Amino acid sequence: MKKGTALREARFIKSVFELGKLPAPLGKEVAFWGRSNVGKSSLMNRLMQAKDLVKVSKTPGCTQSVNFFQIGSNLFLVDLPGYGYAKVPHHLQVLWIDLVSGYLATRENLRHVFLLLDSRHELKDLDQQAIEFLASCRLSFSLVLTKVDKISDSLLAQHRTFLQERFAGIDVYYSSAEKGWGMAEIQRKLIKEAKV
Ligand SMILES: Nc1nc2c(ncn2[C@@H]2O[C@H](COP(=O)(O)OP(=O)(O)OP(=O)(O)O)[C@@H](O)[C@H]2O)c(=O)[nH]1
Ligand SMILES: [Mg+2]
Repeated sequence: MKKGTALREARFIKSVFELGKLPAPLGKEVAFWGRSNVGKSSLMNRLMQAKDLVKVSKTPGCTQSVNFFQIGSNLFLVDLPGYGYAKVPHHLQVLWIDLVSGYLATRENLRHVFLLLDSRHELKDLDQQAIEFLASCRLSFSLVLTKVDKISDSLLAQHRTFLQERFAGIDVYYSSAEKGWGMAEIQRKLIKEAKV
């Protein structure tokens, strides 16, 4: 794929609510995961240069299924339900955890996961657990500090250093889906990891 045109012309393929209904692997997949409301769907829209392809909402718990988007002939971006939103009924949280952890642990064509962290907050226990889970699955993953338009450059630098020291060897990116900041680096990483 040519630089700059790589992630255009994305199209929605499918939403899956049950592990047993995942589509057969058709190409390489790159997934986006993180706390509810952290900005997964917004970041994906930005990366795919599609304004409203992925549903975004102010209300946490918006994404309730595993959603597949195809780019070109063999790359799929996968939007996952978030974790950690207390107001989501318990039975739904359990369902989503099963769905997401099952997907992450078993998907053989999953090449990389971007784990998103809200740059306005400290690392939470659930984020730490999510990172440990990705590591235990031996998945290739990196971290993205989101919504950096809401914080100062010095706080961003502080958070990046903290994460780089804590998770040595894991790349740490930043993004503002609002302003479009950080997209080129994330796109480069995505293309490199998916080898498209
Ligand atoms: N200021 C700012 N707001 C953002 C940014 N990214 C997302 N938001 C806002 O944060 C809210 C949640 O965004 P989503 O993209 O739906 O978050 P999500 O992680 O997909 O949420 P769930 O699907 O509920 O897990 C929306 O109101 C977005 O407009 C950003 O970079 N900057
Ligand atoms: Mg979402």
